[in-house]
Amino acid sequence: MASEKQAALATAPSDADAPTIFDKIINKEIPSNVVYEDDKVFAFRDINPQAPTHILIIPKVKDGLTGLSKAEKRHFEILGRLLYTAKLIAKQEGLDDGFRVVINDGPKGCQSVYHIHVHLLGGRQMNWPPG
Ligand code: IU
Repeated sequence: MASEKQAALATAPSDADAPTIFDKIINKEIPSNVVYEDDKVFAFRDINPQAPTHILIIPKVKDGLTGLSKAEKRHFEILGRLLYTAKLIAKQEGLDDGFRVVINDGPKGCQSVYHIHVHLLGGRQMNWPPG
């Protein structure tokens, strides 16, 4: 499998509401390991985990939010919900000693899927600076 960096560089950024593989995951056309779901937010385990706990938290409706760089004022609420949900899931997963949240944006940010997503990583000691 290509590395995340290769995948990110091979993926053209999309400004459109074009569906991505995450729509199929939300609609359960593609199976995933779901850890949280409500009317606005969906969270599932990353297929290629970079830590013992690696969960993606995404809005069910993209509404133009392909990435953080496309955020508009109308996205204030969903952006807050994504982060608050990360905190809830961290608790649910027992990440009491700490965790990391990451939003990759654009090719240089290593983004490969253009439907905004918060990575929740935990279960091991993180390093700084990130790669
Ligand atoms: P990125 O921030 O856009 O690079 O993150 C995309 C993530 O989506 C990455 O960690 C992939 O492993 C993950 N993923 C997935 O969990 N299931 C999939 O079917 C696909 C990607 I495609």
